[in-house]
Amino acid sequence: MTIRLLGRRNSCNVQKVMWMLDELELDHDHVEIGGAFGGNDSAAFLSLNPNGTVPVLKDGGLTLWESHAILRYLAAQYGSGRFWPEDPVDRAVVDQWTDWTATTFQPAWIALFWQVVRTPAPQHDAEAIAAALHRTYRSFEIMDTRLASSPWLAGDAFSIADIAAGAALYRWSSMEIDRPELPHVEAWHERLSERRAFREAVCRSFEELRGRTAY
Ligand SMILES: N[C@@H](CCC(=O)N[C@@H](CS)C(=O)NCC(=O)O)C(=O)O
Repeated sequence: MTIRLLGRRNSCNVQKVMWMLDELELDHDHVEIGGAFGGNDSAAFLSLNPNGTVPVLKDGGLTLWESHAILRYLAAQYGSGRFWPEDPVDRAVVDQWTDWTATTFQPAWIALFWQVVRTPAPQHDAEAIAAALHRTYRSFEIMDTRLASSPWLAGDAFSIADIAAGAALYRWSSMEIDRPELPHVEAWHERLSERRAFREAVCRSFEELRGRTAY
């Protein structure tokens, strides 16, 4: 049974799953849904994900939404201990950083992305941009401090925590903003850039999203 990923390739949450599927070298179908493609408000799609959001993963009898739940599932089912360790202590640290991205880092950087890229330029609000940048920078400082003492967010091994947070890096580094120096984040970005799966999934133009607030 083929794995099927539903979701537009220019969604950062879909990109996390694309990246993971590629790391695991898993054969799969990919169906573009959401954004300019639409289809995510259809009854058929809502029966898969009542939130009407992407990504959704189908694998055999399983239908799964929430990008980080999908990362955990793929690692558990196909990773043989890679990317989401079986040891409870190591796993807890991966989960800590993955959940921190969901609750703290991603809301901050997505708010910045909306202010700078999704909001049409004539409606840009300098104060809102500065506030979003400040909040995002605070998260990057936390990562920079962490990455000063370990190559990957959860320690010595690359994990789903790096995928969850690393999905932001292309947009962060190419948005039209003043970026503070973050030497350890930059070194981590370079390490991630050595991974083909990161380059293929994440380093993609987001021009189609510029000035679009409809989705
Ligand atoms: N917490 C969810 C968020 C899902 C989400 O908000 N997806 C956005 C794209 S990043 C979406 O479906 N937007 C509507 C659309 O693309 O039409 C996850 O991590 O999967």
